[in-house]
Amino acid sequence: MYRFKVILAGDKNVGKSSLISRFCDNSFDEHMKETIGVAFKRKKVIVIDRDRETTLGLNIWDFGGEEKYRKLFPSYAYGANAALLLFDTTNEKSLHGLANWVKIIEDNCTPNVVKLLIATKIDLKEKREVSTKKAKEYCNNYNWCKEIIKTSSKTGEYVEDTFLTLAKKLLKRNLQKCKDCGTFFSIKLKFCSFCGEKIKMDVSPI
Ligand SMILES: Nc1nc2c(ncn2[C@@H]2O[C@H](COP(=O)(O)OP(=O)(O)OP(=O)(O)O)[C@@H](O)[C@H]2O)c(=O)[nH]1
Ligand SMILES: [Mg+2]
Repeated sequence: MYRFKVILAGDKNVGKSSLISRFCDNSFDEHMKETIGVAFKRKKVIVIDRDRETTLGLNIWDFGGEEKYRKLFPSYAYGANAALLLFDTTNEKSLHGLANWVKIIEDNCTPNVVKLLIATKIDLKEKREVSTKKAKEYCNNYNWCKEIIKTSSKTGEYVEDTFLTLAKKLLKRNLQKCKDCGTFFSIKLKFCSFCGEKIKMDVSPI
């Protein structure tokens, strides 16, 4: 199993802990308590590629969005393989808050970090303040951001898809597939760590 460190960033109340709770425990709490400092969860994701299963272990760090915890973020974010950046579709301020989170991540994570942008609370249609158009315009400032995944932790919509997309991106960025046996192994190696096949220069993408 390949293990990856994933961090969640975004302003207070955007729904970070709720997303993790839906994904890890399939539960939702209307009165979710604020995260004090940091919280941690683990979950496995299985990616299936042409009948072959690859298991990824995600170590997920969830941060309290309250300003006073922000100083903790750099040390815990260190070495992260992926960052989920969340904004709340019912709170436009949280969209503008992303600039600050992007900077903290870029200052503290490796350039290789996978970043995914997540819009939360799409079930609250009557309270929506951020249209897809507005979010896309804002996110055009960031050249890594080609898509925004719209989720609801209340209904569960696109929560699984978020983590499957993340897992596929982690695979693509960190592992290569052996042309001989089909196993994924570290992109840093020159020989398949399973069957020993020497890699050719054209590494096959998943
Ligand atoms: N309707 C609805 N409410 C949600 C959704 N996600 C989160 N909430 C609610 O929004 C509030 C804040 O959610 P949290 O998950 O605690 O937010 P957070 O980003 O972890 O907040 P901090 O820990 O303070 O940074 C809670 O009352 C949740 O029940 C959603 O998809 N739909
Ligand atoms: Mg929280």
